[in-house]
Amino acid sequence: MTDTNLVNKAADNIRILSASMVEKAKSGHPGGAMGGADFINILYSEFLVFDPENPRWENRDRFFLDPGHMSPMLYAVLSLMGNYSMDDLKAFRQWGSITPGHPELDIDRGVENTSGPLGQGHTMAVGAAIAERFLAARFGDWTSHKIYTFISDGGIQEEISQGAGRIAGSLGLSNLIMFYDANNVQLSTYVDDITDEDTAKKYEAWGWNVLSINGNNPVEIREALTKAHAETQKPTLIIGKTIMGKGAKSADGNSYENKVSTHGQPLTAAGACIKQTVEGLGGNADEPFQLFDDVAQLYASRKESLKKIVAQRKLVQVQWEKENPALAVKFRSFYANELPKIDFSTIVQKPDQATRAASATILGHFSGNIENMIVSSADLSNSDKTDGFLKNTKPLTKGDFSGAFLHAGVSELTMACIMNGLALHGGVIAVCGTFFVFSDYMKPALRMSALMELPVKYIWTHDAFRVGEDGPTHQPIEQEMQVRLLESLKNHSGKNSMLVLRPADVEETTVAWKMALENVDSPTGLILSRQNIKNIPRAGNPYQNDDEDGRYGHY
Ligand SMILES: Cc1ncc(C[n+]2csc(CCOP(=O)(O)OP(=O)(O)O)c2C)c(N)n1
Ligand SMILES: [Mg+2]
Repeated sequence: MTDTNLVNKAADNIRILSASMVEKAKSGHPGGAMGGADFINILYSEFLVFDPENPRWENRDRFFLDPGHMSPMLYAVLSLMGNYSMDDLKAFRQWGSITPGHPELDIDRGVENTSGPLGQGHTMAVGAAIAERFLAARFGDWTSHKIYTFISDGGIQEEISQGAGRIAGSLGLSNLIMFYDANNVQLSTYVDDITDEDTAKKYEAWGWNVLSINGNNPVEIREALTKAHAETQKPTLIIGKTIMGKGAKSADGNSYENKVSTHGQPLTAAGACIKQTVEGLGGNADEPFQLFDDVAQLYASRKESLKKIVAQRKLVQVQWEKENPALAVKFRSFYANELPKIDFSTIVQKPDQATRAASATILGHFSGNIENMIVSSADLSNSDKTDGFLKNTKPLTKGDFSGAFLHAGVSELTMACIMNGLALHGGVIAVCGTFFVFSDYMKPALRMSALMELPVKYIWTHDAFRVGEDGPTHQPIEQEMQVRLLESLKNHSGKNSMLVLRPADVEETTVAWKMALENVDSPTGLILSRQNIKNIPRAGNPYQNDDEDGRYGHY
């Protein structure tokens, strides 16, 4: 076990770098990053398992940040790992830099998710934890790994945490370990000014294993993570009481900790003194962008141990592949996004039906044929017709991940975020459904699917005012304009941010589903009808004609 002085020095190094990045950029959030440094340091230097030689190794542990504003903490710890240079840190928040204000998905540098909209990051972690269990159920324990996530007061307060907490608890995701940075400070106020909730009891009620510790104490952090590893039935929440702006000092050398003002501006702007702070933490105020030699050594030796740990795990994999050649091919094809050969021309659609019914026919065909597809519905499976997928599979339940259907309950935003997490984890194809009018509830996650270029498939049924007697609350009016606008906006790769298809009859629905599956670099929305629609008159093989139409972008 590493000597506590050195561990604290490493955390101080992260604090110095975080404060200095914000100071240099003249914008950002130093306080939270400084308080969370102790946890992130123990996690990365002692627990997180990844391959220093291959950041995309399938069985790596994942770390999902929720409060994206604490990005300096993440970039700083990743710089200790050698993934960012001091120049990268100095370019924090600058145009074109690889260290944007809020982290953007960059697996090769160790950033597993885009974060910033509070609440979404930890919900993506729930999705990744489901993917991990789903794949372990198919390929075995040798693929097992942990999903860590870091949440703050903002994420705890966001309503989405209710969905994420409920689902993780009811599925018994013991592979999920969440650290809650409870620093009692948020953007405009102290936390206890606005809530009296007992967060521990709330998560216990959802079926979590809850541990409360001093989140700035490395020994307690280590113990809590060890206990979380031993938990086999429940997700673990480690509530770490931390100090906002830990180590911040004023010009007279007194503490400038625990201040709301250090949440979102450089320490100097908040009234603290960066020179006193950096020096108090053992750094050089004239050149704070440095790694302490012994800290760099600590991280270098962790990388060496990781190489050995990973080599061991890969030996197990090689042995497994020898014993299970067919499964080994499947494992690789899942992660390579390879689609099984599906002959869409053999799918027979009953004419003049609702396009949601046509979608059910196709999902029935996928069920059992696309073995890594996970379909979810927010308690509308028999209306949005995702239940077609249940033909050859069953729901995921606590202790049994051999099924492939996720009943998400009534929680559209949570479900969409979980889909993003499934896609980020890799190895699975994520599909979810609800009424089109409730796409509004999913919009923040849809936007993140688009930003991260994730191939999540959204099924939106009851597409028109023709939902009739349900009345205006259920009639999608402006929803299509919103998703069409998102579709037209270009993503980071210069392509449309999403693909939106609204097939005009059952045959077009088959083609739309084919296009959705083939679209692996952006989300797809399928807008489907509740009411029956007469088939469009066409000559010859309807599927082939429509396939061509679809290709030429006629939808
Ligand atoms: C969905 C969402 N709403 C609002 C914000 C703006 N915002 C950024 S941080 C924050 C509160 C931060 O409090 P906490 O999560 O405790 O972070 P800390 O102040 O401890 O760094 C808010 C409201 C956001 N990023 N996302
Ligand atoms: Mg806080």
